[in-house]
Amino acid sequence: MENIIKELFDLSNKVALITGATHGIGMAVAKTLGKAGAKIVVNDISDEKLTACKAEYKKDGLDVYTLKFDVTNEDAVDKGITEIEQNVGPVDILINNAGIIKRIPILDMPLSDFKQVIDIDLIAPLIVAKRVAPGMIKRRSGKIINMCSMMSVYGRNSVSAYAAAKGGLKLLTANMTCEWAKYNLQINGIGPGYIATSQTAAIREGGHPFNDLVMTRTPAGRWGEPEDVGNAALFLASKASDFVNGHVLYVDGGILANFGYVKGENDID
Ligand code: NAP
Ligand code: GCO
Repeated sequence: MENIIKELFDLSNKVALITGATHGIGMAVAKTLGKAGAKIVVNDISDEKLTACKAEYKKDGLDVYTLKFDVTNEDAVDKGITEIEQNVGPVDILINNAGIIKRIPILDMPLSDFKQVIDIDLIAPLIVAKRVAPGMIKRRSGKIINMCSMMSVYGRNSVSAYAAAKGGLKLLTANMTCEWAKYNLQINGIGPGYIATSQTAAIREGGHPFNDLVMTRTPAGRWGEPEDVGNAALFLASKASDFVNGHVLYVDGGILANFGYVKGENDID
């Protein structure tokens, strides 16, 4: 038993860069890959959060390399990746996780807000992947995981920019696959459902009615935990997924499989 697990999921000697990983899903993904042996590089845009997160990673026995750069800034990304290559090693696993959301109805959303979401959630994964992929192609090996969303396939009132970005990211993932899979890169997405992080606190806490919607629309009957996403990332970052490509793995407790149900319908005691 142990041999096949180690053979398939051991990330020793791999360098994994996770963007936006000082908390939330990014941290959970980074911790999971770190526990599988990867050397972890944590990116964020906040010096304070980068400093604070080290202690959090240390609680799990992980000494992470932290690096501040704005994922939307090509020069900053180029300098950041160069620093990683010089100080840690070439990036073997890229997790494009950094992202924002703005919940504003289309008619009320300033174009600048729409563009900011597109820049961070869609253009930035392209910027970082374009900087990292050439080295992976040269080495004929690499894993890229783009953090998509249920909103890669669903719209929802008030999240137009986010859904447009995440829908685009799903097909950008497909196009990266079309162009780079032949060089033994595996490029996939993860589509989390509703996960309990700071990004969803506003619609989950304080008796917000959206919480009820999530609880009834999610067959598993719970919010996801960041670790649920980390577990899926380990699969897509490992040898176990070497023939999985251009795929978005939804980690959503069954939401996308479910049109909906009447509360209590056919429940078993
Ligand atoms: P989060 O708590 O808001 O974390 C997002 C991270 O991205 C933060 O660390 C943030 O840094 C960082 N970031 C934002 N802009 C950046 C920039 N320009 N450069 C570098 N880092 C930047 O969100 P989350 O819930 O963990 O979500 C992580 C990813 O999963 C996002 O892509 C999100 O769209 C996606 N997702 C989340 C859910 C969910 O239900 N939570 C579901 C589906 C998909 P600061 O904190 O310093 O600003
Ligand atoms: C929202 C939520 C969602 C989740 C996630 C769902 O306002 O609907 O924030 O967008 O973050 O993307 O998959």
